[in-house]
Amino acid sequence: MPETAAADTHESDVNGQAPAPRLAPDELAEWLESLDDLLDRHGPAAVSEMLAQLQTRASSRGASVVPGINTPYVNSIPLEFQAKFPGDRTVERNLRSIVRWNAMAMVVQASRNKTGSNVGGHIATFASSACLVETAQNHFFHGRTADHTGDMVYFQGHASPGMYSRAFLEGRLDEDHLRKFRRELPRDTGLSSYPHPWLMPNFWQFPTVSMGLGPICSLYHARFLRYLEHRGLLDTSKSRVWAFIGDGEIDEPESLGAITLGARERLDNLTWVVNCNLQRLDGPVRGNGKIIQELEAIFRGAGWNVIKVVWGADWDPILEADTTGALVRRMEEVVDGQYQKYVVETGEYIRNDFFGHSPELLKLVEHLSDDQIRHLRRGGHDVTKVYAAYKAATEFKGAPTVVLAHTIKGYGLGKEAEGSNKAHQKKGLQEESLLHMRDRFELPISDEDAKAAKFFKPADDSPEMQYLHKHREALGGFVPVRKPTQERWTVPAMETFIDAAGEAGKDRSTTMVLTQTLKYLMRDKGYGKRIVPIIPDEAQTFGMETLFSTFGIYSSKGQLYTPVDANDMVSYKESKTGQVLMEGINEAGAMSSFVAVGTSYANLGLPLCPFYIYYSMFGFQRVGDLIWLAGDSRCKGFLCGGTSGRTTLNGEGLQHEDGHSQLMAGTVPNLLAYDPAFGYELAAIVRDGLHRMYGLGEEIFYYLSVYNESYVQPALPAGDKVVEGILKGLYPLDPAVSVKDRGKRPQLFGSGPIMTQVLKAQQMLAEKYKVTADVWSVTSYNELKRDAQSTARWNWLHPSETPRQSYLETQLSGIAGPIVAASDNVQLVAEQLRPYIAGRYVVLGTDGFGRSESREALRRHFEIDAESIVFATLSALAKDGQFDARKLPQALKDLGIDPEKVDPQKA
Ligand SMILES: Cc1ncc(C[n+]2csc(CCOP(=O)(O)OP(=O)(O)O)c2C)c(N)n1
Ligand SMILES: [Mg+2]
Repeated sequence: MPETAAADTHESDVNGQAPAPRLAPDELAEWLESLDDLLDRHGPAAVSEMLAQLQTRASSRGASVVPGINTPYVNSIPLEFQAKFPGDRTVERNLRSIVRWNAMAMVVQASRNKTGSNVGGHIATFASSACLVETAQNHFFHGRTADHTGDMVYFQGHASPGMYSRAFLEGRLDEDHLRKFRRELPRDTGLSSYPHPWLMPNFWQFPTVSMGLGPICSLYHARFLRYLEHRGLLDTSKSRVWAFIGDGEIDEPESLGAITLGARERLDNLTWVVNCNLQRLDGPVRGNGKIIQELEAIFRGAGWNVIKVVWGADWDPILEADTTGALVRRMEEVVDGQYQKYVVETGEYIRNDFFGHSPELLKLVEHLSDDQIRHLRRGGHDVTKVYAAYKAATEFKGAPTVVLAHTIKGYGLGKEAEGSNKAHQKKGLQEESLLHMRDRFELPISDEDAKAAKFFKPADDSPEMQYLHKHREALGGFVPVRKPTQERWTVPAMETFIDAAGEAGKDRSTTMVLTQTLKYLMRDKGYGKRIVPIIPDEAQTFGMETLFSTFGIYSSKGQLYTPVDANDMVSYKESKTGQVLMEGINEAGAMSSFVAVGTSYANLGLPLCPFYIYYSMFGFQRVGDLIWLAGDSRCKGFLCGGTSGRTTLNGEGLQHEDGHSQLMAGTVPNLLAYDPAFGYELAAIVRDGLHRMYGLGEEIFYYLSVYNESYVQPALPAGDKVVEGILKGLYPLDPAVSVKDRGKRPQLFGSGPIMTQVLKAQQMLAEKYKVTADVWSVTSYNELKRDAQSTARWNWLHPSETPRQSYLETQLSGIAGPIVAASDNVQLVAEQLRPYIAGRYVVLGTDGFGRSESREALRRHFEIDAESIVFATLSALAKDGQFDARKLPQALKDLGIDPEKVDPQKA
C-alpha cells in the first residue's frame, strides 16, 4: 500500500488525487519499522499474511478497508531488485538512434515526394516506442528455429516505420524499399503502410492497425499456444506472445474486454507492453487523470502482473533523497495533461510548476540545471528500466504481465513534434528539426544529408551492425518473419467425402450435415487431430453438443467437477486434451481463436483447420473487422454461419434473423462464401475447401451459411459437371434436360432452404398454370459474380481478342429466360448477377427487419414463398408476352397473395 494511502478508500489515488497524510511522522516510522522487521525476518509471504490479518482486523472493527489496488506512481521494480542490464548501452543507443533516424526519414521523404503521392505516415509513435521495441529486439524476441516455435510479436501498427528501419539495418530491406514506404503497387516492390500479411506475406504476421484487434488476438494466441501444448500437437512452451499497444488504443472495448482470460488461463507466456505516451491522435488520453494508474488498477483487478516503468534512472537518486514521500505524492497528484505540458516546456517551467510546489521538492533538484531537469527521462526511454521490466515479465509465473511504460510522443523530434497535440499527424519535418534530431542522437550525418532526410546505414564491420547481427543470431534470427509450411494434406476423394456426409433420402438440415462432416473429419487418422471446432456457446442450438463428449472441450485445468450430465450419453466433458474450443458468449474472442488456429500453418509451421460455428447474425455485423483481419492474415478455415436465413430462423425475431451475411461476405476478397441447399453440396464445398487450403496450400478461407430447417436430402445428381457446378456457384438440378428445352422456358434459381420453396413453385407452375420451369441450385452468387466480373474485365482490356466467357455465361448460354431467383438473403446477393444476365431477371429476397413468426408466414411476408415465386414467374412471363397479363390479378387471388400487404422492406 502506498505510504500515503488514506484509510478511507473513497479518497482514491487512482487519478492522481493523493490524500493528505494523517499519520504523524514518528508514528508512521514505527509502523514501517515493524514491517521492515517482519520482512527481514520472515520474508514477503509473511508481510502479505500480516497485511491480510490487519485487513480482517480493521474490517471487524468497522474500518472497512479495501486495500488499494494502485501502487505509488513510481517504478514497480525497486532499484535494488532491478536486473542488471547485460547489453552495451552505448552501442544500443547508437543503434536505436539510427533506427529512429531512418524511420523518421522514410516518412519525411514520403511526404516530400515530388510525385505528389501524399501517402503519409507516422513518425511520433515509433519515436516514443523505439526503446521499448529495440530493447526487445536486442534481448528478448526469439525467432522460429528447429527447436523453438518462436515468439509472436504484435507490433503497434502505426509504428511500422520503426520495424522497416530495423529490417533495413538487418539487410532484409534496401533503400529502395524504404523509399517506397506506402507505395504498394505493384505488390512486393514497396512497404505496406501498416502490418499487412496480405501485402507483405514474408514479413508481417499480425495485422494490428485496427485498434484493439491486436490486443484481443494476442490474448487468444497465447491461449492457443497452450492448447497446442496440452493436446500434444506441438511443444510451444518456449514461445512468448508480445503485444505492443497504444495507451489510446486501450479504450477500444476489444483491448480490455477479454483480459480476464489471461489470468484465468494463467497465460504467463503473454506480455503486453502499453506505450503510455499519454497521447492519442487528437490530444491526451486522460488529460485530467492518469492512464498508467487507471490501467494498473484494471489489470491488477483482472489478475495480471503489472510492471510500471514510469521513471528513468536519472530519477533514482532524486527519489532516494525523498525521505518524506513528498516527491511521490507530487508525482501522483500531477495529471497526465500536465505531464504532457512539461514535454513542450522549459526546465525552468518544470522546476517552478512541478517542484515549486514546496520548498522540500525544490531542494531535491537544486543541484540540477534547468536543462538537466528538462531532460530527466521517463521510464520507457531508459533501456535499463525497460530491460529489467521485460526480464521480470518473462520470468513471472502464473499470470500474464502488462508493462506500462511512460514515454513521450515524438521523443527526440524537436519542438515541431515532441509532445504536441499535432504530433500524431506529423509527417514532414522542417530542416531545423532534422538537424536537431541529428544532434540530439549524435548521428554521424552531414548537415546536407540531414536536411535531405537521407537514410543512414553504418558499415557492416561497425560495432553497431556487428552487435545487431550477433544479438539476432543468438535469438534465432529476424522477427517478424512469416514462414508458411510446405506440409500438405491428402484429403479423401470427393465421392467418399460426399458419402460420409450421410444417407440421401432422409430429413436433415444442413447444420446436421455439417456436424456429421465435422465428426468425419475429426476421426481422420491423419489430420483429424488438426481440426478445431470453435463455438461461442450455442452448440445445442446447432445440435453439436455431441462433439463435447466425443472430442472433449479444451480446458487447461481438465475437469475439476462432476458435470450434471455425467451419466448421460452426451455430457459436458472438459479435458486438458479436449479438441473443441468453447469460448463462451464471446464472438470477438472466438474469432480471435479462429485467426490463431487458421494462421498456425504460417506462424508455427503447423497447419490446423478451424471450423468456427456461430450464430450467423453475430458474425459479419458483430465481428466484421476481425473477419477482415482474418483475410489480411491469410487465415484458413471455415466460418460457419449457423441458424442462417431471415425466415428459416423464424422464432427469434429482428435481432437474430440474418439475411445479409452472404452479402457482407462478398466484400472480403479472399473469402469464398457459399449458401448450399443440400447436404451433398455442403460436403462437396467442404471437401474442396480442405483440398484447396490444405492440399494445395491456397491462402483462402470460407463462409458457409448453414440452416436449421430439416427436409429431405436428395442424392448427388448424376452427371459429371455437378460437382464443378456446386463449386463454381450454380448447376441445374436436372442435368439431363437439354439446353434447347431450357432455353425456351422459365428458369428458377434457389439457394439454401428456400430451395424447398423453389421446388414447390416449380410443381405449382406445372400443375396450376401448365408452365414448365427448370430449377438451378445457386450455391454461391458471390463466386459467380467474381468470375463474371473478372471475365468482363479481361474482355474490356483485350478488345481485339476473342471474348472469354464466364462460367455463368457458359451455363446460361441459349437461355432466354425469364430467370427468377429466390433465397433467404437480401435481394442484393442475387442482384450481383444482373449485369451478366442477358434475359429478364427477377430477384426475390428478404429485405427489411426480421421478426418472430412461423416460417410460412415469414416467407409470405418477405415474398419468397412458393406462391410468390410462382407469381413472380408468371409476371415475368407476361412481360415477355408469354403469359396473358390480364390473368395476373386472378393469379394473385388464386395464390392468396394480398397486393396491399405491407412492403417488407419498410415493415
Ligand atoms: C479502430 C480504429 N480506430 C481509429 C484508428 C485511427 N488511429 C490510428 S492511430 C490512432 C491514435 C492512437 O493512439 P495510441 O493508441 O495512444 O497510440 P500512439 O500513437 O499514441 O502510440 C488512431 C485514432 C484506427 N487505426 N483504428
Ligand atoms: Mg498514445
